[in-house]
Amino acid sequence: MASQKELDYCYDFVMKLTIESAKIIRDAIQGGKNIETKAGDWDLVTEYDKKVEQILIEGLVKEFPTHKFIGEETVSKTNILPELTNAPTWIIDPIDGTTNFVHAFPHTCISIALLVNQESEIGIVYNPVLEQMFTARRGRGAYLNGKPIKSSDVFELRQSLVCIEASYATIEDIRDIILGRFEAFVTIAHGIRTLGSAALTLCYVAMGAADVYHTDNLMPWDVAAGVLIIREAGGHVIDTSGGDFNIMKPRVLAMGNRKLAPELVELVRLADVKTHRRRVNDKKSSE
Ligand code: 2AM
Ligand code: CA
Ligand code: CA
Ligand code: CA
Repeated sequence: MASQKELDYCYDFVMKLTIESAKIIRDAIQGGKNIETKAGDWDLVTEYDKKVEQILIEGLVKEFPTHKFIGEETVSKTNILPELTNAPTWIIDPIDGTTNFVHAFPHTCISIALLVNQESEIGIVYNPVLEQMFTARRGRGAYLNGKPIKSSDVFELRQSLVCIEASYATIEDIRDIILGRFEAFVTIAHGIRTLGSAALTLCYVAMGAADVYHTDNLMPWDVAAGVLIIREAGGHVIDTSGGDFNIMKPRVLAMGNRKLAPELVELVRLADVKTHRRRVNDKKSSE
């Protein structure tokens, strides 16, 4: 599999299925929800996350019975992340931005990617509340509601609007690192935004509405579609260390313009050194 004709078919099929399933999110966002927690108080899931994933996977399995699936809520049942193989694999986040969805903050979406030979071929990120449909096919550009999008050409951090995520800051070790990096970005960039949906924020970098997105601690379904959309829009995504981005262990430094990469990698590195020193000193002074 993977002729352009087959991929065209997959794309048309998944677009329809996504739009249909997203009605559930649009209809439910303002109402009451059954909220459960997973890894901690900040890690929320609702009956809608499970329902949307079930509908998406059932629909895709029926049409593509030989394909594989990696979906957030299915993985959550066993906590075992399947290995990515060369087989056509759909990576699915039924609701990205669950915390936003719970609070009726309209920044929430379905994110779906199709990978073949471990490469993203199709990326779809759809926010049914704001009716934003971001799409990309490998080698064919990125689009918002059918119109081509292009990432920004800002090449200096001091000219940038930076998005970062803060969702794990309740875990002490991670909190110090996040706050250290936050401080570093705050003191240089035009501004900081934390939007609560990794998939949509990647798309905002793709469309040039933000220049940088940084967060560690994500999962494949948070990024699989968004990363293709950024790359097809002319942007650049690397691992936070500066190395190659690994979709199965995503630590994200995403930027509209690749010239920002060295400055970003160095900023994060220096922020972490500072955080580490601070922690050592705090420990000493409390002894
Ligand atoms: P989610 O809404 O699908 O859980 C901000 O919270 C971003 O980080 C969202 O894209 C969110 O995806 C993602 N994220 C990944 N793992 C998370 C977790 N354990 N708790 C909260 N957000 C998480
Ligand atoms: Ca989640
Ligand atoms: Ca997610
Ligand atoms: Ca999710």
